[in-house]
Amino acid sequence: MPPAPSDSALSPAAPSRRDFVRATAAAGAAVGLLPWMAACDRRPRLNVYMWSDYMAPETVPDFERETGIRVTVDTYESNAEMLARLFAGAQGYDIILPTSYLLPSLVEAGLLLQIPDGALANLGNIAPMFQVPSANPHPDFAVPYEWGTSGIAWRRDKVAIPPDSWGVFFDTAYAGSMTMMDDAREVLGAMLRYRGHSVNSTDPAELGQAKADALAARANLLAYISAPVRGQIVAGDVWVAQMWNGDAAQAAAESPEIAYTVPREGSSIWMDTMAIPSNAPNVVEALRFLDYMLRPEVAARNAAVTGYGTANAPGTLLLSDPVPYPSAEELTRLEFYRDLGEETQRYYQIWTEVKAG
Ligand code: N2P
Repeated sequence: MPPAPSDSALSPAAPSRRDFVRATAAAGAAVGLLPWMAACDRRPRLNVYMWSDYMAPETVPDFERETGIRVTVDTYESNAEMLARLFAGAQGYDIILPTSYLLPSLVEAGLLLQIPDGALANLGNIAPMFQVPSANPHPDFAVPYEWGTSGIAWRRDKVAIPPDSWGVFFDTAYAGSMTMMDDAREVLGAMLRYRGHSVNSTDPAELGQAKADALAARANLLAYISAPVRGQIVAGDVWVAQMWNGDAAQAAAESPEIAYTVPREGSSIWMDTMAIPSNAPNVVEALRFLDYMLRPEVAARNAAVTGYGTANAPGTLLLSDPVPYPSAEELTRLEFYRDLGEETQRYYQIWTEVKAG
């Protein structure tokens, strides 16, 4: 087929449609009308607010190509960061990815949209074991995405004895080369487990001890930093880091010196979920995206890239190297975080004091 003649070749004298669009755009830019013009773009849209590095790079472009929906992705590094925005009345998000222990609070506050019955044709792909209350307390409002554990990543070339205890963060031999997560529940949860307590403790004495321990560890830390520590441990600037297993696996793929372990005192296991805020402007598009994310091949591709376990049963079967769900023995050391209601404030109060030092 010969190449189609361009507009200007057909009518060299008349300005083409493309020229018109270009000139209008230039004029728009000149008078600051670009945001307004973007709003007039009639293509359906979808705004996703999710954890960083938590999808395969092709996931969004493939969805856009298939559906014509334009997707914007904003990222966060902690549940607290996402919640702060949501409670501040953030408008415009269609999809968020809260860890499942937050669902009771979010639902109670009226911040989530109930997923209409039968709206997700692929929902049956979620393994039933992930629709139990510990993993998903609100299957009517949220869809399980990926699960993981919190543990310790370290560099074999810098740390002689493999750390197997949260106590490594008290070891002055590694002072200045260690990090813990920028996350109240994770840091206090680790310190609680270190003393043999639950990551969901609300006991004032246990929390007081966790605070003292967190402050002692703080003296040896380079920083409180969550997933973005990956680059620093790969570069060798950090030797020991509290990390989530998938981000540690991503780091290990870049540097074979990096290993990951769940400490002997135990730790947390969690499930991140996909949900629709009750003020989402694009609900039809959001449901379409959820159903797309629930396809086995999409779920498998995401899990292969993130290094986490997928809740998608047929998706797991497509993976050559799925993250094995913890054994019964390991599960005795792992706890799902629970929503602590009002008591959460106590954690945030302690956390503010720990960070202030
Ligand atoms: C971020 C993945 C973190 C998931 N890369 C923690 N719930």
